[in-house]
Amino acid sequence: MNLEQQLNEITGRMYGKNIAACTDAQLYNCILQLAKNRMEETPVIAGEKKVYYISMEFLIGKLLSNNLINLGIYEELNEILAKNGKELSRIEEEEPEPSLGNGGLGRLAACFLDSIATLGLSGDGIGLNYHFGLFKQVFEDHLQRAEKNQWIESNSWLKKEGSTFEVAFGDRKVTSVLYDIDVIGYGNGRNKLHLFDIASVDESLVKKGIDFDKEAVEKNLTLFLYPDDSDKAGNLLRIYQEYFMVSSGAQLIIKELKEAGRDLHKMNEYAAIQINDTHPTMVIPELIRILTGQEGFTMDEAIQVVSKTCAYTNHTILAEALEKWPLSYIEQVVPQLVPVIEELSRRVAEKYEDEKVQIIDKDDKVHMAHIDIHYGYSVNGVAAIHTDILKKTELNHFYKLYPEKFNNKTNGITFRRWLLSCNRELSAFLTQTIGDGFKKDARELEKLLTRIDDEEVLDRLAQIKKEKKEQLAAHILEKEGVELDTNSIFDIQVKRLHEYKRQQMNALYIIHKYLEIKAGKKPSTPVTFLFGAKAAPAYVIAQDIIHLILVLSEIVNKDPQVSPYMKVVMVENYNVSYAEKLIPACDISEQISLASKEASGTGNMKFMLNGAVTLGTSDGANVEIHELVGDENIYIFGEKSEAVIDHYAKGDYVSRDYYEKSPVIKEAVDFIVSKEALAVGHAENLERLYKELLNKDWFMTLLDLEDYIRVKDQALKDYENRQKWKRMMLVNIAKAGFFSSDRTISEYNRDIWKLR
Ligand code: 26Q
Repeated sequence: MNLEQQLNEITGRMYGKNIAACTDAQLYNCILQLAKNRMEETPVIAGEKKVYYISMEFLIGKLLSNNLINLGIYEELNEILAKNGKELSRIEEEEPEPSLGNGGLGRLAACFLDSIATLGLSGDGIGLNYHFGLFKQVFEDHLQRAEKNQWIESNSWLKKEGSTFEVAFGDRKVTSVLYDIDVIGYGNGRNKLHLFDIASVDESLVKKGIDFDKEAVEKNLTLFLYPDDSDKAGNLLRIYQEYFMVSSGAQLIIKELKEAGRDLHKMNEYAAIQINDTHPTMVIPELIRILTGQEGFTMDEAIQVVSKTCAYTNHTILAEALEKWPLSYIEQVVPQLVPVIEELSRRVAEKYEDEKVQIIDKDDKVHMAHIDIHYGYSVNGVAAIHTDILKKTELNHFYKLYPEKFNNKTNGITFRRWLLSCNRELSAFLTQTIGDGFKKDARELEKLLTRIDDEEVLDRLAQIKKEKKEQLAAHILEKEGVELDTNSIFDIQVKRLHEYKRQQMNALYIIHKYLEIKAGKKPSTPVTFLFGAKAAPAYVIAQDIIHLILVLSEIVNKDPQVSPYMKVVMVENYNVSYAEKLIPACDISEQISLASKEASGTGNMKFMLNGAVTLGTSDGANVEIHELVGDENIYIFGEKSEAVIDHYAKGDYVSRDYYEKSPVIKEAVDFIVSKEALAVGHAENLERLYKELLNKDWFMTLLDLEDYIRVKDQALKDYENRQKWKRMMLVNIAKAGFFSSDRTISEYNRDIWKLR
């Protein structure tokens, strides 16, 4: 049977119709079935040794288009559907988006699974099957409200695997049920994403918004991703979730090793466990507990083999994001782990006096990262500058003890999703211009550099950008009800909302620009400022920043004097699907975190690959982008990380000084509580944000504001030199190959996992 016959067979069986007679929703279900069948037929990747990537988040996004691409049937299916009067891109819209991650860390895990399979390596993901995932964001009265996101339908990518495990907590026992999502490599075999669910889960616990009974753990454990961690009940639930995942995962790993007839004493020869940030750290004591309690290991033996199996990735230097749990919380949730953690801590204390490297500190807090570093064989950061900072400052005490454990693995992104799937136009043009070798070997994109003087190539790149802007504008008109000028410059900042990422600095620039236009200084090319960001519900200042941006968008877009020259849009419920539409349409990529704070960033790579030019600080992977494209093809501004770290050490940054000495800064900051702003927004939110900026500004917004204004103005001006800009686009695309997650994963394998 050919592909068309197969699909017709499925539509006939499922709906009693042929392709042409089906609705888009019906076709989605049928193509899902077709893809699942094809995946089932793809052999599972075999290997002596397997990596388990264990993570509380896998931000996989919609899977249809990617799976069709990786199966190699996207084009053919596209044509079959077109012949039947259907559009694959519309059918893709029918798929609900699983939001099983917050942002970068979760999306990275998803890209890694794609690359592991594509490289033909044996490697599975282990995570949780959150029923509602991350909340869905709605805007009301210029404020964010959180709603649940129902993504699981009767027909989905999830397959009930059937295995169950018992997980014991201090106060109850629960059963975990395993679901699998097949992960298909690009022209290669199949691995699995294992998602554990709780057998007794009860969706009806969720009443309004995202509120639910936090005590009913056996019913709520897998309902949401990271519920509120601002109160004790929230923190305990987080520990319940983490232990549930690692205990189920550890049992699965041991089961697989036993089924393959492996000697558990040599576990490290057959398995590597990559711990994605500290969230799954309890897998270390849990494995030790199982090996000593059930498999007859001595404590020494268990510690030895587990330490040779587990490796840790650090994603942050922000103190507030490093997990430190009170021992009493762990005692309450999983008392059986306490003796193991105490033993691990005792051994460290016996060897090292330094208070900074202890596992259990003086206040009886358990430093999760310290468990990983002492009892894992590898510690990696996620970009060169980040790993340097870990070695030199944040984890320097550990680096001195274990220099051989530390290594860098600069993040990457899968080009299947972030180029082939989201920008088919660019992908087709690249294929036509440099051949399709770049699809397997991303560094081949550099071939494009030989065409830097080719007018036709440059014009086509600009033309594709325009097409993507038009597609985005149509989508935004439909979803947000705002009309965009596709001749304007699209300046985009999309990422989680956090003060260190400094969306507030971008907002201050917008105020500055607005005031300039009001004063008669009109830009020769109009600009569209686009934002997308969710804020943690308990993060008050982040909510206030969203409020400010929404207020600004109302003021600017409704002002007939200003709106022909600039528009501001914050898209609702920014997620992976929205990213896939925004990123290809971007001219200027905003990567403006306070230097030293953004471990890597991965959005920066996605934008570059799609021909946007970065406006950024010397932070995270921006530093490596800068090195690759050179000074002429990027806009870098702001204080360097050393200077920032020095400010923190000395405590000498006073935001009010910057406010008082610069009339430009003062004017922009004052606007937040101006009559105009207060007429649209809420005094409570705006005043709180204003005071925060003046009296605290922990992430030093005002430190870099003037330099930001200067360099951003320069970028907007340079855009008008079309020739120059098109060349910048070309260089950025050509140099993006380094950021393929295939490169990242082959480095993980070469240095850490050593699968073959
Ligand atoms: C911790 C404790 C309790 C509740 C929640 C958390 C928690 C949840 C999510 C802590 C951190 C996260 C997410 C972190 C994250 O996304 N980090 C990003 O990782 C990317 C991939 O390496 C980097 O590119 C980004 O720079 C980094 O911010």
